[in-house]
Amino acid sequence: MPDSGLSKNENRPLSDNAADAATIVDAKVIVACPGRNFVTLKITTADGIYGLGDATLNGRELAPVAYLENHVIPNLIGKDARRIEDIWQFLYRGAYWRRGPVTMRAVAAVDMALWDIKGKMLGAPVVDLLGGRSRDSVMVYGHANGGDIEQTTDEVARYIDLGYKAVRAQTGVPGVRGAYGVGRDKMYYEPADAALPRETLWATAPYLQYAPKLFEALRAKFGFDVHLLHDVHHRLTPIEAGRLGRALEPYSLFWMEDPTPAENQDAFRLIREHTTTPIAVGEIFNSIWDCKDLIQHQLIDFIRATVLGAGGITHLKRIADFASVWQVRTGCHGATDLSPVTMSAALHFDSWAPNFGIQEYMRHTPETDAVFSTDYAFNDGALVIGDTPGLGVDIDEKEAAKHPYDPKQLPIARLEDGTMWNW
Ligand code: KDG
Ligand code: MG
Repeated sequence: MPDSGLSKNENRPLSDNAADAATIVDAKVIVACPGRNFVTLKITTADGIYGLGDATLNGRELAPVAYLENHVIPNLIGKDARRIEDIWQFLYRGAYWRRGPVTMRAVAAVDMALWDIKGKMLGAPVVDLLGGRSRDSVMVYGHANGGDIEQTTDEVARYIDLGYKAVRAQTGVPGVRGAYGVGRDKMYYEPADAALPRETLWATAPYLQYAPKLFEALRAKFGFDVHLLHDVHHRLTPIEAGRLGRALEPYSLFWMEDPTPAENQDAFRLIREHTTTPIAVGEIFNSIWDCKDLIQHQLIDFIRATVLGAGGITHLKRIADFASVWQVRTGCHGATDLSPVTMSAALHFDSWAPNFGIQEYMRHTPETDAVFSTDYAFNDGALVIGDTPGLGVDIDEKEAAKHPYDPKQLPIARLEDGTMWNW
């Protein structure tokens, strides 16, 4: 072959140069507590492009940190950051031990960071890599909560005044100390609030009497134009959930969330037999295997799996596509323990997903916003992402360093006789 006259390096195929540039040369975990704990993964390539991922596991943050630092990062160094799917499969199949909240958060963090890098490499927002926007903005719901029906009604009014088209309503229940969802701070509800778990009380009977009265009062005051949602937070048995769903039917809820624990997917058949109130499940799911039966047997209406919980954008896209066959829509978890990195990734995903339903949105505190800069904005009850390449999120590491890890756990719930219950 005649000598081209190019130096050895210049003569190499373009893809080899690109592969060199895309080689992962560094990955590190940043743990910070700007108002609450967040675990952030930062992956850097040879040409200096970096991407961010979120691995926060509320109340158990150091488990994904150890998994990432000891078992994932050593495997990433030297890999081609462009091979998102292969790295996903490597981390999922290659570990032999599959699924679970710790493993899948680590996989999710890597996946988010790689999509972020790819977007930056190509100069495109991640939504464009997914197939482009299916909508200009994504409807979100906020959290209204109060100690009783009157206080919750005032809170719903406040959210409507802020422009929200959808509001989750939770109320304290007489005789139930610490009923789920009643926070101390109105705008920044944060349940992980003590180094050792705070004990709350649970009593199903008064809750089942009281909860429908909340929605009766809300519909009487606000009519039916606003979407109302409610989170049962895994507290009921299937037949109790069926009864609640039926009692709520006149108030036309957008959804009733987590009516019963979902380890047993078959349990939802019983609920379905008794009510047409739409059901949303999945904030604690880690993979398609946790929701496959619920979806294909049409036992739920909204899948709440997230980018953070369910293995990143790569796997959530797979879940959403599967769900679309059964007309199940998405409703991604978006509590404050999902960092601005996850929220950014979720909004790119939501803006694309053809079967998008709604996005949960709990605002982060000003301390959190000082650590993470984002490219999304709230307007008229919806969030809009901009066109910044990648996920459009960044971390100020100096600011993060001012907020060291502060151990905080989620509360637990007990029945009146002391029996442990589902929080
Ligand atoms: O970390 C736990 C919270 O994310 C969870 O309790 C919030 O149920 C929740 C919700 O629907 O946002
Ligand atoms: Mg929930």
